[in-house]
Amino acid sequence: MRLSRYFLPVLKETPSEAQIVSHRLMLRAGMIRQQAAGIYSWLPLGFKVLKRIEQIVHEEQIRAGHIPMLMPTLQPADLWRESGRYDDYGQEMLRLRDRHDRDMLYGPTNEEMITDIFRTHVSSYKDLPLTLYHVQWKFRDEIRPRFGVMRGREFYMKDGYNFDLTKEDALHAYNRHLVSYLRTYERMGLQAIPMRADSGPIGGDDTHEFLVLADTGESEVFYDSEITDLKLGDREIDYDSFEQCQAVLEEFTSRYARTDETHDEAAFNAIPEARRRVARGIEVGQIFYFGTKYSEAMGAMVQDADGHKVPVHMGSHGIGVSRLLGAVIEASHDENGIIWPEGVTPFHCGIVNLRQGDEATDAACQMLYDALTAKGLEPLYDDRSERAGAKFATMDLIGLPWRITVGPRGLKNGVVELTSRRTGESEELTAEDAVDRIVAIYADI
Ligand code: P5A
Repeated sequence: MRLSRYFLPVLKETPSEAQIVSHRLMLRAGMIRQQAAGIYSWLPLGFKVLKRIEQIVHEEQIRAGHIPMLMPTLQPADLWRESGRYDDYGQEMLRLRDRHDRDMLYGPTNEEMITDIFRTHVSSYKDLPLTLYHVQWKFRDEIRPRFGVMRGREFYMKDGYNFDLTKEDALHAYNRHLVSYLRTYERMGLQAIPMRADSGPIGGDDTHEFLVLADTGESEVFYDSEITDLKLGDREIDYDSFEQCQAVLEEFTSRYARTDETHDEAAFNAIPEARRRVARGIEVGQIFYFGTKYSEAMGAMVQDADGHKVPVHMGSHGIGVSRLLGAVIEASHDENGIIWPEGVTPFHCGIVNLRQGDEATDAACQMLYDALTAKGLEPLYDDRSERAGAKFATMDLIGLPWRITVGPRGLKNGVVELTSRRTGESEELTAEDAVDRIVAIYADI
């Protein structure tokens, strides 16, 4: 993409309404525009990162054997009357009425609708296990929408639902989700710690939230510092193996880590003092096992091997896709702007032309652009007639992890400059070598 043809409405001023750094930077970098409290348009740069994050979520869900689909945002109230949640959900639910006077709602989550789909089409244990998921907009009329995309009213969520014959199978689905979530967050350059939590209006006893540590997080968390040494890394996991998924769950949940909702002071104090941590975190996901709560209420039954009709065991599992943009920025920025991890960056690298209109410099930039594009990468080429300082400031603000700077002086010596946004370190090398380096960096991401 050429910057001169792109739509990147960066702001010079720091917006005063934004209280936390990720919200400020998303507004300044021209990623989002607020349309009403907690409701945003996703401008091209923000939309690109949202799609990158969504893509990682899809890849890891499919790797775990879960099946993508799409349910609507609007739902009939009658489904929710069956589960009893139409009245329970309270003011957070946005209720509407259509022209035929039918009660509708903008879905805050989809347990009822997926249970309805299941009961319509599945009747035998032979069709289990089954996990269906979608990535779809949700609406919760939050009492205090704030911090930009962190606590929106309209927000983008991946929500998945497992259907299993037995509790044991459903717990395997729970464990499988835990493993796939750890991998998902790590690919985004985040450490998200599973913490025992409260199930709230979703229900059930078994639930973990995934928290990214950040001073601006809305949840208070208590944990054993040893947990921050854990990493899933690129170990091979067989998602069909109960033992392997269970082992990862045990590894990641055996140390004390809880949100304030479930905090147990006595258990916390049993950890050696030097390892006790009280901090804040951003909840980027939550997994639930709630057994037969919805299947019994809504008649989602299957025939087991003995011909008995039994309610299926279920769980639901959510990732805050739009919230993750804020979480990544909170975890990765400096005073000049965002620093995208390679896994989610909107463009793979920037190309800065220091002398727009100079024949040799323009040609070198074009060659870099074409070579990177031919390798399947997306560079953002700043081809505007701006001062170098302004171009660098824009690149720093929007946070592309790598920048190639091309100027007449370097070209005379046959070199361009490759700069890391994270370290600020620069290196001179030939344009061909710069392309090879960028290609190599992204080869295993
Ligand atoms: C699990 C999937 C559920 O709704 N039902 C389907 C279950 N869980 S949850 O914890 O309530 O939400 C899942 C994740 O969505 C994100 N989230 C939000 N993001 C932005 N703004 C909001 N107002 C908001 N509310 C929830 C969180 O990341 C949460 O973990």
